[in-house]
Amino acid sequence: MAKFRLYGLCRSSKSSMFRSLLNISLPAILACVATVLLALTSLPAFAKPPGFGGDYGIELVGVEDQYTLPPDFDGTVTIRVTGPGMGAINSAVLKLNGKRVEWGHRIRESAYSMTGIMSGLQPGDNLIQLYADVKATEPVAQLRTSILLTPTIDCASMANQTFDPSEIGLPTGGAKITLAALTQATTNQNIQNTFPQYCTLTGVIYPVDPSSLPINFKVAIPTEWNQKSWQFGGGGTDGSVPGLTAPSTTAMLPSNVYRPLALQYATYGGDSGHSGFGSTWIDNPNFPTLSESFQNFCYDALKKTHDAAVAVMKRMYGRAPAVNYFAGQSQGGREALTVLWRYPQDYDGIMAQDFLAYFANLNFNPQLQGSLQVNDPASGYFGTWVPGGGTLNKTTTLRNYVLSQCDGLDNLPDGIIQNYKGCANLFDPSPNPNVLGDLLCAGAETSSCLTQGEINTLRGPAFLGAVPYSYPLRDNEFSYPGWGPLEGLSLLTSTAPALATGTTYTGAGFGGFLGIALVREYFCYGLPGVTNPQTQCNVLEVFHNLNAQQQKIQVLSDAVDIDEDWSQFKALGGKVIMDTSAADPISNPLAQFKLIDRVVEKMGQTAFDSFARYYVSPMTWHGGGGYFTTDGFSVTVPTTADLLNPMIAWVERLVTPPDTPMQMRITTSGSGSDTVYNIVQSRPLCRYPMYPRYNGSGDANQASNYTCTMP
Ligand SMILES: [Ca+2]
Repeated sequence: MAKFRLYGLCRSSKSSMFRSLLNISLPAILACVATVLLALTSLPAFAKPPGFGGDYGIELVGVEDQYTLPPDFDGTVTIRVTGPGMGAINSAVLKLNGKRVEWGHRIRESAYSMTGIMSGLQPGDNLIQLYADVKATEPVAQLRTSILLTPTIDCASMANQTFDPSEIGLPTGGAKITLAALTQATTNQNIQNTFPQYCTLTGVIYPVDPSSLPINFKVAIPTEWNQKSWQFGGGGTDGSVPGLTAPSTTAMLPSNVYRPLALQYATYGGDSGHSGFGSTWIDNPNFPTLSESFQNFCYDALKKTHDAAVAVMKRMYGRAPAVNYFAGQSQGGREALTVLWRYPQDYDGIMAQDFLAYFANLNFNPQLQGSLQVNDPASGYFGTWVPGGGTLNKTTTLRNYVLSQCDGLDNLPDGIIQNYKGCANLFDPSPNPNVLGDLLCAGAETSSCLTQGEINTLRGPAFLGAVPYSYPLRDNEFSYPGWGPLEGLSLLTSTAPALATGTTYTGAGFGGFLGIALVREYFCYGLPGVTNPQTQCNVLEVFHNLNAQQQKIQVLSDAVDIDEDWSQFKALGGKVIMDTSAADPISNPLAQFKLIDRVVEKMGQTAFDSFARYYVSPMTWHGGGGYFTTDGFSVTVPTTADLLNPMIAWVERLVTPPDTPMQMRITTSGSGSDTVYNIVQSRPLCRYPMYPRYNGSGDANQASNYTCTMP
């Protein structure tokens, strides 16, 4: 099992590693080296190779992989300690699993580096820490390495194992494994499809309330397990167990990086307590108490699934995971940042992409947009529809106008808006009340201009303008942010919204294809005369008066919105890495910006930076692809950066993530283990609110010709 890791930044592994490395294209290798060099310019120096001098570091010598050791490893290693000088190294204290250990047979390698022998590594996870001296309370360097564990109960024998409710930290009816299946190690596969032999355990967590639904979950455990684990979030409104070979955070996980399961981590996830997109599980005659199933979807299922998966690992290997991560995108991103504050003690590292911030309002944003465009004066509706179809379709005009205003803000007129924040600021109607005024029709309305009514609609709430509330939502928030112009002005419908009881209105955006079920069931249930929310409720009427929905909106906001106080997770030593697709018409990037702004306001930038990294990917759609619109417009941009290995390095080695990881567009040629990865386009992935500004010369497809710049 040859493994190769370069200070956690270009890590590759598995038996085919060296073969794969040789087959990676020269640009890929150069890019990898460039990533390391970029990172080294901003990293604390314990990420530097030994001999650089100046800072502390520890690593194992003569092993194939710093992070994993074979099951039969005898527990004695040669360790290299680096530091500011020999005096400092001699004063330093080494601890193994919390206890001071000696390291003998020392050999001085340079003025800044010494090796020695350390014994006592235990089967499973080992925490090796270096302290500057006996009085120090915080380690100056750290390494987690695992002597891989083998199961005490084999895979097949895990079937029909049951788990008592006492093994799960929230009330349930206990859990049971229904299926246990062994998957053999893959052969001749490319990196993202390379996995060791592993056991998949399919299970169910029973509800307390017999009228509620069970939580279905799965756990995948490599037969040789590193005693660490990843929980994966779902997508949409959940309803299915996520795939366990990789998290859906694709913008943070390039195709040329090994997946957690390949790195010997256990992975697990659940369906959140309902199956499919059906929505009757939301109904609850006892409102405002949420049904057990609905509360599972909001947050409880995340904890129950975590605890059940831990119980499974303990049963099978005699050990709980020593390190636990959560990764999710979209709904899974909301879930990732939900466990961060609701269950901070359960997680060491969290990755969230396109997280659905202020999710309560996001759910019904399309219906609110629809309601505000209805023109039915007799019923008290005085809105103006902005056509997204037909001969007056404004989609192309609006997008071209946004490009004309924002493309050049990044110093490169190329049809790509890198300066997402600068562009959003230009189109914010709060400081710019005349926004879109350029497009006012001089004569008869055409698809190339806007009427004053259409301009008013687009400047208003649920499009460019914030949605005001007369009552507080979670965290005492009184508004939901407007949308950025590129994604917000694309949220047009092809037919005019109209009132019609007994129909449904999907609109555009998140609620258009997913949230409608939740909106219909949750807001229509219990309305006078409504016995079947799916056929008898017009959601445009429901959202015509937000004040009338105060109780339901407040309960929903309290249940699903991500809290802005992240101090507990920070205090417990957790680390979080986030990424937003900046032109995403599903998740509302500006809502994500607001959440991070609020979190930073509460704790201060320095405190935030000590445990959180937030990157933004310009001109990208939901999930990380290039931005596109329904009229055929699309862009090709680099959309994936390796943030998985920086996450692991931060949690397990205390290596601060790079300020500018390289974002790539990768094409492949060849197949199987002969796959060649070509980086054909790259950018620095910048930390919010910075964006990659073109330097003014050089290949626009190369990251080196951009500089992360404030908007
Ligand atoms: Ca540009």
